[in-house]
Amino acid sequence: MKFLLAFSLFFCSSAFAGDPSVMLQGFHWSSAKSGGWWGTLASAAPEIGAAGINIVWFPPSGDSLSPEGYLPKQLYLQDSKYGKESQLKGAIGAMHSAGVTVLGDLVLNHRVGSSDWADFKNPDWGLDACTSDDEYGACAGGADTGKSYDAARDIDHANDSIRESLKEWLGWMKSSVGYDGWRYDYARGFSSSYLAEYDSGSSFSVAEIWDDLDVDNSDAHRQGLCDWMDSAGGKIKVFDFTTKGVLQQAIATGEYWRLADGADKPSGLIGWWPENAVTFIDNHDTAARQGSRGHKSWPFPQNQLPQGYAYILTHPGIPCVFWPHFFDLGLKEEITGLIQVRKKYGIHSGSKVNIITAGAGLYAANIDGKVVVKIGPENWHPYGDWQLVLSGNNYAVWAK
Ligand SMILES: [Ca+2]
Ligand SMILES: [Ca+2]
Repeated sequence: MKFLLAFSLFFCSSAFAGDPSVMLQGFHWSSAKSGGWWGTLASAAPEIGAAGINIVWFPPSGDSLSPEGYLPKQLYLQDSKYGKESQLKGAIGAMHSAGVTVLGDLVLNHRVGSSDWADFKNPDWGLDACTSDDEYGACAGGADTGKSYDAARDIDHANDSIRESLKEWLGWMKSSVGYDGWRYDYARGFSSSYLAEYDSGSSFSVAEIWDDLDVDNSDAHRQGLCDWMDSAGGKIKVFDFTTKGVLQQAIATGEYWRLADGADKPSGLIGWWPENAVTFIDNHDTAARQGSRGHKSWPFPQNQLPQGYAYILTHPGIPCVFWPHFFDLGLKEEITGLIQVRKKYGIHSGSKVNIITAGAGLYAANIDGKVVVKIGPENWHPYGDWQLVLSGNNYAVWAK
């Protein structure tokens, strides 16, 4: 039933023009150690806009127990290891001047106390703000409505006054700090109904729903993403972890047949609900520690990054480029070339994919009848009056 609902929304939303946005993850796991990341972002803004990127996701910008920002302490203190609040505002302003909107990274599942486990300051909350089943035994709220997080106090979102406090803070983050939309961290941590309430009024939001993936059963995984989006009301997008996992498995093993499902659609979330899928090949958590400056290591094959971008930048969804891939690994020109092709031929979040072949060592697809892309080591080219517009290691793109 849930799938039918997702499917009907897919057809509903396809009545509207697709979103041509291209996103950038504007940080990596080591950015907090740079000693002035907001300045780096401000300086890079014109180049980001000129590359055709129109949305940037900033790291969590508030006071935090951990340098990366994912253990929030004082919510209204927007000074962090990334820089001072004035520098944060400067970076957001520079992005706006370059025609780029900015997503704040919101850690709403959990929070830490200012000097002990749960003395929440600025805004001040009592012990009823954290869940009764938190690892800190003194929390006096109700039961957690989602997954728990061991390194900080799980917030009781069922508490009306805490929700009001959070909504007031979100309004301040928009009106005073200047954020345009949100990336929701660890969205499995509490009920999607509360997240939908917080999201009201946001023009662009994407949630992190990171479930374990069995690459031999990608349908179950993307069904989980569809079910979560349905439960949140269908407006909040999610990162397409299904596509990330299946694509990197195909490239690592040569099993490109994995990229077509039983209905000859893409096997990731983009095969079912592309308008709500934010595609990516690595992020601050998944990327290799060395080279791509990641944290947890579920890395995309490091010598095949352009091939991965050739796929996500020619396919539907909202593609999200990872900062180190663009700025630190010498791939800027190649990725920009692919973004320019996406823009020139009008590929958008809801573009239609016609898979031509998906087998050992080769995947090829026609997008909207305008672009043909091939990835994989096998030689291949389309017949007819297609002109080669871009090619690189194990990929090629043609257009009419
Ligand atoms: Ca906890
Ligand atoms: Ca929780």
